[in-house]
Amino acid sequence: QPRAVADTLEGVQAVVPELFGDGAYRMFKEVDSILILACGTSYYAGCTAKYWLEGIAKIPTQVEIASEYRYRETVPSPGTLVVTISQSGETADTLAALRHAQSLGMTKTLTVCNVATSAMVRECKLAYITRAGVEIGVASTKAFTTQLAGLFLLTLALAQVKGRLTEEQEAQHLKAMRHLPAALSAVLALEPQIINWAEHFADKEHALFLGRGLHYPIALEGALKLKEITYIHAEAYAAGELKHGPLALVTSEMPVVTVAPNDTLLEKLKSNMQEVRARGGVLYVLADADSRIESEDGIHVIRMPEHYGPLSPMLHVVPLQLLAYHTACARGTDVDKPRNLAKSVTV
Ligand code: F1P
Repeated sequence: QPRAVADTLEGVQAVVPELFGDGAYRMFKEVDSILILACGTSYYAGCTAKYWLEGIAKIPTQVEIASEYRYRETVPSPGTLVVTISQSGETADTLAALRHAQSLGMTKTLTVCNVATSAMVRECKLAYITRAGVEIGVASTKAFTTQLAGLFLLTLALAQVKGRLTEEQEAQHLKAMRHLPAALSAVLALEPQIINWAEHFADKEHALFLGRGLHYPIALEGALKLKEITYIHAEAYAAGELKHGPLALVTSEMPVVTVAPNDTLLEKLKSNMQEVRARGGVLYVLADADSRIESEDGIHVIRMPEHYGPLSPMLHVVPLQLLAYHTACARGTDVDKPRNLAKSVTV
């Protein structure tokens, strides 16, 4: 992970629209909204980016599951930047969704993609090529973090063109990006604690993942990783939704993984955690050093090495990937080739 992100950001000296190709400045100037199209893990990268694009660049952003969007009648807008996200660049649904958007008259297109020679890169006007390297496993891991790196850069470039960032803010964000490989290495050092969690998960049949705000898509991705490679039935919810249904599932046999960074939503999240504890659910909490959540009976806490502001999702996803990996190892399932799944879904 640290190397993939470092490679993806190699050569980025400053935030400039041209990182995305010739003509990017002119196109970004005209953009008034964003439509993100993707599948699977790449879709969750898009869901995360929505928070950045709306919170930092202040551009209304819609994220669509490509397999649905491709068949939908929508109202096109000439100011929309269509952003596809794909590890392979060959996913049939994402390509079809892109072509659908183009056929509706949306001509501003950009892809965040790991394969420079792919159909996706050929068919989009602009591109950011991630450098995740070869992913051996079917389940996307490095691709996800490198997509997030590319999408954060896109957010900064759009914010810059729209005049929504001061030079100081831009410099701070860039500094945080440059520090990411070191921050990811520090997260990887949590592995022994995650192996300990994985032992608790190995004999479970169900798991719940909770997050709020920027970390809700990370909860979704954590649940996807667990189901893809361990075959444990896992669901993720925005924690405030618990009381609207999923609380009925909570028992002492239901591990509840909670992504709990010390952000403005933490107090709300803590009351959601109490709702789980009151029903006997066992919490596995990824907290920051200063989240003031202690391990106790029924609450297992792993502390992240540092609080990472808007880039925090890039760090929080790694322990969840490791949890799925070590749970799969403990259950004896094939982490690289999960049953029924293909690396690239081209039909
Ligand atoms: C999308 C995706 C992956 C997933 C699996 C099937 O692929 O859903 O996220 O891990 O391999 O395909 P892509 O468009 O990102 O290549």
